[in-house]
Amino acid sequence: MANFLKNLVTKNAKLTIDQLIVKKTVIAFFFFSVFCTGAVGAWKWLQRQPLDGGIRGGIPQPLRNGLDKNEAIFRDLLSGKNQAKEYPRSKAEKNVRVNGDVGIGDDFDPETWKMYVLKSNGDTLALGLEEIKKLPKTEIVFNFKCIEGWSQVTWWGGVKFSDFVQAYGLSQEAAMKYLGLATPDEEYYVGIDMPSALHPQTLLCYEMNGKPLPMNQGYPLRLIIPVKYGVKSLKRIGSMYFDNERPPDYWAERGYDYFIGL
Ligand SMILES: Nc1nc2c(c(=O)[nH]1)N[C@H]1C(S)=C(S)[C@@H](COP(=O)(O)O)O[C@H]1N2
Ligand SMILES: [Mo]
Repeated sequence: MANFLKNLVTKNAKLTIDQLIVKKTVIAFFFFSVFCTGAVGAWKWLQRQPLDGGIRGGIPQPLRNGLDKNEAIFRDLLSGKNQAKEYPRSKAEKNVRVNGDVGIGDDFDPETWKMYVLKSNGDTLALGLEEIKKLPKTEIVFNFKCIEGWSQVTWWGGVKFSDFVQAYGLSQEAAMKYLGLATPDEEYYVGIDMPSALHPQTLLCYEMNGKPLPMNQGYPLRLIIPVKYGVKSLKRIGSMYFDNERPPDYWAERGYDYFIGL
């Protein structure tokens, strides 16, 4: 044994081939055990970390941190800074496709409709369509994309959400991270990151092809958010609120990406 240990520290040149093999194996095994101990230690450490509070307690916080960092990269890449391509009106589709009718059922009275805006001071604004129409009008023709795989160049008119925020003094609200929107019956609801909501192409929309929105496309007022897939363009806005926590989102709850940017 003493001889073997002596050989281990001896210069390679003085060793026979067999001794050299033994020496390399011992060294390899040493580093392998160090690696294994480290890996097991890291795993045990991970198990001791607090969970992030997701489904069934969630996943360890350090893993959540990694996921959040990835998500932040994509959120910044996919929203706010990008502009959706715009088209001339002549390119806009005349027969606009209708898709999705959650929360826009028949038991709805357009006469009494109001959009309720929950403010941070506890007040609620109740706004009619005429009040929205008083604000500067913006129109956009863009390629509307649905996650089901179709897209259409369509023409919409309304008020920039950012203009609305300014006109109604909602800067404190807009400083929060998210906007939540729901239909009057609260059957359909979306959460939008604030940079995307304030994006210059995002509209509170009351016109399609230069005419009032058809009932099945969200009369009297819908969201049009060109930097996101169609799921986020909620039809028939009933209420909105602002939060630093993610508002519930109909399709995110069914497995789609929360941000779902383009
Ligand atoms: N209230 C409500 N808004 C909705 C939906 C819905 O089911 N209910 N579907 C969404 C989806 S998936 C798409 S693609 C667009 C379709 O808008 P359109 O019917 O005007 O083409 O609306 C979005 N907004
Ligand atoms: Mo969609």
